[in-house]
Amino acid sequence: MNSGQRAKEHLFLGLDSSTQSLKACVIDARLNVVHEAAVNFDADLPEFGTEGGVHRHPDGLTVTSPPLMWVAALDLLLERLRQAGCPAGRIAAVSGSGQQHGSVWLKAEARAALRGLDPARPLRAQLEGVFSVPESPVWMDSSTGPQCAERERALGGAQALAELTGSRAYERFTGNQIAKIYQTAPERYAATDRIALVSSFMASLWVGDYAPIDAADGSGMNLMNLRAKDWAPAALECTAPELRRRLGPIMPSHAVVGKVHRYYVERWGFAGHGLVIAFSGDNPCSLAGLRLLRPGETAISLGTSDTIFASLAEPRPSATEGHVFANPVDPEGYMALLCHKNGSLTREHVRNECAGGSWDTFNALLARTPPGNEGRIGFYLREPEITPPILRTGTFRFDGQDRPVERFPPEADVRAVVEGQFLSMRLHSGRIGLRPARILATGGASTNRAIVKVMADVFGAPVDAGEQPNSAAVGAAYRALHGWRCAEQGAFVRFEKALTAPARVARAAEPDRAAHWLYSAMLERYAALEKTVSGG
Ligand code: ADP
Ligand code: XUL
Repeated sequence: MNSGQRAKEHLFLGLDSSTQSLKACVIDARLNVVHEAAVNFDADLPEFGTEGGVHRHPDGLTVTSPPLMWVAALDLLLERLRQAGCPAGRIAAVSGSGQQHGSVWLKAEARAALRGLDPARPLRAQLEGVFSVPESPVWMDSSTGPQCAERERALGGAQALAELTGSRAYERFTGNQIAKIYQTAPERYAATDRIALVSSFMASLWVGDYAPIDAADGSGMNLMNLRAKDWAPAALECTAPELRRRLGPIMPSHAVVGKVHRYYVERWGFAGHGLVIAFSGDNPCSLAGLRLLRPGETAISLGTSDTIFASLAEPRPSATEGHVFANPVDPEGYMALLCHKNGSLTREHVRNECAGGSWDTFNALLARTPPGNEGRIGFYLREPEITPPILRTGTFRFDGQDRPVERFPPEADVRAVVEGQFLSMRLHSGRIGLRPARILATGGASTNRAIVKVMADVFGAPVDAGEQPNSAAVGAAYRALHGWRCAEQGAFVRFEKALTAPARVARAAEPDRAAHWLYSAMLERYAALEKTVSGG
């Protein structure tokens, strides 16, 4: 067999460690998805007691997840992949996607435990004692307001911090979380040898050692110099002592970070030469999965969070909203992103209240109301919001004359939650210059055509969707293939050259001109009402 034929035999594994689940997507070199598996944290690992994959604390602001749950999920996922008939021995490279910003805190013992992973015992039993902070802060956390204010002050203000790192201080960003843990639990900080992101932690499990943070996910920390793609000394200094040592290096997202540890070879049948490519954040991986390569190409992800992101040539970070991250497939490029915390879980809440827990009923109710909801506007804040920043929770409803009202009929609530989410996204993404001519939709809720139709009408743009709603896992698999090709060539290969098969997307919704006109007219009212709700 020549090397071209051998390459055809190769498979590539992408993992997606998201808020609610751990998923696997295996592709062949022609980019066909050949195997998939998933573990749902709440349903499959109930002993960790999570709801939507997280623990919400009584203060209403702190949100954490047990990192041991992610460890336990990996063995379970590999068992399911095996049951699905996946030939692990053909997997040439593994990469992964992780929910962004969350941190995993490891004691010095962790390194020896990772290096010495014993194929005869499950991961969970071997890694139980390695966490210096047993509950990892995750992206849904909004408890670090004081640290955000302090660090912005120390670094010359919001605009200066945005220029340096790509974002002003955000509560969920890892640097602010680290400052909080250092201040409130100094003994835990002192006992920490390595602080990993969710992505680099999951990569550590694969290489059996500390794995570096990649530049794209590193951009979500308020600690990295966005242009230099290295730690910003001033940002480290105002956070906690001896932080650089605890964070380790930053690597390009296509870098090989090691070989698959013998744990996976002997226990799960992987090939000993299998490469591990740096893991990255879920939104950067989705950008790769959707192949948003040309500047301006835009996607909307409706996962646990709702995000809108686009490929970007030049960073122009804002002191008010939005983030600029390093691009995960182009070391010279960037991406813009905006994140809304009230995404799928908030839609699910309205579905449960108004539609008896059924998406079909939800869609039927949506169909009973006209675009524009007869002037009604609602704000559904199940969680403190990120974009725009609103710490209070609750539902705020307004009639067509902007008067607050207690209730809407169920069908009006259903329409108001969906319209409100997209109006907010259009308003805020427009402020950072995103005006998509076409949108790629992804994430769990992107399979819902009724929701995607409202997206098309609000933005006045056609919406396409890929074959797989899970672009983060697909993107991780593409990045595994990309990193593997770069390693094989001994030089950087452009992403689009590494991915030879064409992208498979199909039209999911066309915008309706009259509805779009109506939404455009509503936008000003929406912005004014949002100000009153946020107290701004
Ligand atoms: P994450 O990757 O953040 O864990 P996913 O992208 O897997 O999230 O999306 C999960 C969400 O998708 C669920 O919380 C659920 O509300 C939503 N979802 C799944 N199917 C539908 C549907 N038919 N309509 C609307 N939302 C849906
Ligand atoms: C992005 C963000 C979320 C998480 C979880 O900044 O906080 O989208 O990555 O998906």
